Amino acid sequence: LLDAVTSLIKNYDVSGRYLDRDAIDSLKSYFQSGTTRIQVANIINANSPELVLNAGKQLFEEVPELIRAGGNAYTTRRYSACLRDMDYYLRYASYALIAGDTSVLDERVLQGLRETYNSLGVPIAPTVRGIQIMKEMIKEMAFASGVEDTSFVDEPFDHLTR
Ligand code: CYC
Repeated sequence: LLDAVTSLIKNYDVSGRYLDRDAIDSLKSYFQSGTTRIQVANIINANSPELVLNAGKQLFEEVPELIRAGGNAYTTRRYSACLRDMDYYLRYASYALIAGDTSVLDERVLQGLRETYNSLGVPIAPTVRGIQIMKEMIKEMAFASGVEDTSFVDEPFDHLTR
């Protein structure tokens, strides 16, 4: 589990270098975006149940066969498993957003996930879509609360979907 600062230091330490211009620039941009990252994480924390529920609703409207007989999210057990997964993605994305680093996603979420999904027949494309819907909703909320440049919100969500 790394953050933007420790991962940068780790890289420079490996080759025994002092922090150079590039390092300072990237640290600057991380610290300058700090309060905004916290602001967006706060928006996520305060709205997580609605975000998950509404993103799920939109996903099932876009891909209704998921919740029809034979669909992977059919039955209440699998429907809830799907929303629970969306909640995992959202919570870990909020950590990565604060850290300015995606390693927490690799370590805690993505490791072995493809194999698990494949063995349970969980379709990847709609999962990716669900994550994108949450990202779009959060960016809209952030913009509405005064965050002008919401582009940094993409990083953890795009990392998950990649
Ligand atoms: C199942 N999702 C699972 C399972 C795991 C995860 C391990 C199998 C075990 C279980 O059912 O609980 C995912 N577990 C995680 C993740 C973490 C973890 C990410 C890291 C914190 O510990 N089905 C759909 C939708 C999609 C979906 C597209 C929601 C977006 O059609 C999700 N995941 C889904 C479903 C199941 C599942 C329906 C149950 C599948 C089954 O048991 O048949």
